[in-house]
Amino acid sequence: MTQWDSITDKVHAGERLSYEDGVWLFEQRDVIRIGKLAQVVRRRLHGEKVYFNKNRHINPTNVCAFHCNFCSFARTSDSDPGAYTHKPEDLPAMVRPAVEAGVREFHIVGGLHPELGFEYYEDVLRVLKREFPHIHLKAFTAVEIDFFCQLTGLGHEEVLTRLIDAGLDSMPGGGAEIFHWDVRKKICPEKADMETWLVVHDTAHRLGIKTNSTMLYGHIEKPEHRVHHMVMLRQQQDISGGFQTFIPLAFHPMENNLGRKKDRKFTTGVDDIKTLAISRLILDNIPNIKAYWVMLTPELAQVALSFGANDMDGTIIEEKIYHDAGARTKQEMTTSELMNYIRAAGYIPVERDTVYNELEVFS
Ligand code: V47
Repeated sequence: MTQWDSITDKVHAGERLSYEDGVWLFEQRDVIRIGKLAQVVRRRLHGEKVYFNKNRHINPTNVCAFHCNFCSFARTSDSDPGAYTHKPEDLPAMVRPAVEAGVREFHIVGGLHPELGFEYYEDVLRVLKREFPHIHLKAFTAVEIDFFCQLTGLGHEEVLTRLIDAGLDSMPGGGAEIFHWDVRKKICPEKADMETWLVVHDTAHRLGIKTNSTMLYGHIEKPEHRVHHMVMLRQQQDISGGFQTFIPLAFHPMENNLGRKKDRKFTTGVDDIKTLAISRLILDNIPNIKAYWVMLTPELAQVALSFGANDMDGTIIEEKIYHDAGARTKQEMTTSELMNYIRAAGYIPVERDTVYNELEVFS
C-alpha cells in the first residue's frame, strides 16, 4: 500500500491523519490530488455551501509595544508618522455608514498601546455595543487578552469576563503566527507563546465564547512547523471545542523587516492552495476553513473553494493589516460581488452570522 492509498483510505473512512501524513502531503507536487481529498471532507461537512458575512474591520490604534518583524501595521509611539489612536467615542460616527449598509459584525483588533489602560479597550466595546446593540463584536486576539492581563495583573478569565460584560461576543483567531518556538522566537519573541495563546482560547471556550484560529505561513517556517501548528490546534479543539474556523494567512512582505530579508517575495498560488487543502485534511475537528480573500485575492479564494475551503469571510470594509503589508486586493467587496465569485465557482452562497448561524441560503 502506498502512502497515497493509506491517506486516501483514512480520508474516506473519516479517520484522523497523523503529523507524518501532513508533512508527507506538503512534500507532494500533486496539488490537484490533495485538493480532491480535501473536497471529500469539505463536501461531507458542508456540501456545496460557501459562507460569507457582512462585516467591518475596526483597528482602534496602530501603536504597539511589541516589535514583530513581519508586521507593517504597528507604530512604536503616537508621534511616529502614520500613527493613530482613535478615541472610543469617535468610533460610532466612523462606522455608522457600514451599519447603515447592513454589516452585522465588527472585527476589532489593534496594537498593544504602551500607555493606554485596559479601560480604553473596555470603552471601545462598551461604546460600540451601546450605539449598535445588534452588531456582533468579534474582538481582541489572544495576544491582546494576554497583554491586558499584564496591564492589569488580572488572570485570563477575569479579563475575558470584564470584556464580555463590556460587550465582547466572540474572538478572532489572530496572533497564532507559528506556534513552534524555533520560529516564534525569531519572528515575534515578545508575543504570548503557544501555551499562553492556547490557554486564552481554552478559557474563552469554557466561558462560552466561540473563537477562530489562524496560522501565518510563507516566511521562515518549514512544512514541519505548519503541521505541528495544525496538530496543536486540533489537540486543543479536542479539549475545548470552541474553534469555529481556521484561516491560513499568507505572509505579505512589504514594509516589514522580515519581508526585506526574504527579498519581498510573496507566497505562490500553489503553496496557498496546498496549505488550505492540507489544513482541511488535518483539522478534522474544526468545522470551517476560511479562504480570506484580502490575503489570497478574490480570484484565488474562489479557486480555494474547490480545495477544501468553505468560507470567504465577508465584505470586510477598511482592512489595514494586510494593506499596510502590500496586499494587492481591494478594501471592500460588495455582497453581490462575493456571491458572484461563489456562484461562478459552482457553489451556493450562504450568508451567515459570526457564529455560523445560516441567515440566508441563496440557492
Ligand atoms: O495575527 C500581520 C497577520 C493577523 C502580516 O478571526 C500578517 O476571522 C501577513 O488574525 N503578512 C491578524 N499576515 C489578522 C487575523 C484575521 C484575519 C481575518 C479573519 C480573522 C478571523 C482573523 O494578521 C496577525 C498576523 O498573523 N499579519 N502582519 C503580514 N505582513
